[in-house]
Amino acid sequence: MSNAFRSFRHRLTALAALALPLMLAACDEAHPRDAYAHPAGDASEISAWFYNLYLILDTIIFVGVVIAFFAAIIKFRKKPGDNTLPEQNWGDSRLEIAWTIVPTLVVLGITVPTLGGLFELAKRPDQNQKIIEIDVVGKQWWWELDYKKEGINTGNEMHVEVGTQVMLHLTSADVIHAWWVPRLSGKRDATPGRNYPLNFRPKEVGSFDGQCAELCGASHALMGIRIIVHPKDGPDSYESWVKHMQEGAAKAATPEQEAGQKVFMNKGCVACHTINGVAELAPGSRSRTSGPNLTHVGSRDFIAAHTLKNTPENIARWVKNPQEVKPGALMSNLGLSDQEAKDVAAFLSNLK
Ligand code: HEC
Ligand SMILES: [Cu+2]
Repeated sequence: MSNAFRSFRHRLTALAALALPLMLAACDEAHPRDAYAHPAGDASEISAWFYNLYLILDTIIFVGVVIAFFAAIIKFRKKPGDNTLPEQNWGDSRLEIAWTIVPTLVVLGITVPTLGGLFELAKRPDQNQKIIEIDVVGKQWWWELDYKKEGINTGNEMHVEVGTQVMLHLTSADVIHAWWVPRLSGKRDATPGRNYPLNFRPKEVGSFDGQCAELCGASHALMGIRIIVHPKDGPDSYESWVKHMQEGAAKAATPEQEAGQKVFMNKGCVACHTINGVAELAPGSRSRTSGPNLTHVGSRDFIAAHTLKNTPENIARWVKNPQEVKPGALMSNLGLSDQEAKDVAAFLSNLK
């Protein structure tokens, strides 16, 4: 074996060793945000269908152009010994008509079905069926979720039911945000003073993650979303989630949790947060909404809009210094001691 070949082979191996992990990293088992290969709702199925249509058409056009390009290079290249000027060409009507008409047909060919898809997505759902309606308010940097009919106010983690129509009404309390959970539907802006609808029907049970998709300030990148799609029946059904959420908060059960409740009541947390049955509201108002409703905060998977896993340690870290976790976070640093943070975390974690 020659040295040159050996070093070539080594380089190839090194390249493969470098590239393989990168390529495998793309093969994420759970593909949590891959809308095109794994749509999980009717709206995302429509987007995926168009994505695949364009991909096929574009591939055909790309391959055709590349073949024509190389054919022209090879056919018309300068022959050895031939020093005459090539034939000078000042336009060819047939060619020009052809390259105007063909792209026009291609564009029309994708415009017509695309318009059909847009109308399909904008259709108001049939009102004679079960509809889960949720008011979604984007806030720097979390989502308030209000189920008016059910009387549930919560944040960041949306619960819905498989096979049931969902209608969101999106708005914002401050700047423009955008709701985007790719596997269930496309993006929709949440704009102050506007109310934009977004409809989808989930087809798969599971957890689907998303993200605010409109630059909205310092912690824009830490403004996540999770949608939990429940089955229709069984202990984990959507209806049992609704019943559970309609109950007040769990009672503090240990001395630590009781101490934590005192911290919560006395340190100013109640200025921004509601806990049904613990930190109640003036009659008529539904929730103090400058911070997420914490009545069932212990049952969330994450806190601070998908930023930290929901553990007592992380709640303690968050309440001690929210800005350390999320730059610019609009929750005050109330100067809790380590012990107070630990107690309040024990109290909040118990609010399942
Ligand atoms: C000035 C209003 C304000 C005060 C006072 C306040 N918070 Fe908050 N809190 C917020 C806001 C706003 C958020 C959402 C921040 C984000 O995710 O960007 C939040 C989020 C939280 C969260 C995470 C909830 C979730 O589901 O993501 C917890 C837990 C929390 N606060 C506990 C407390 C405790 C305990 C206190 C008192 C020591 C307190 N807060 C005081 C405004 C406040
Ligand atoms: Cu945002």
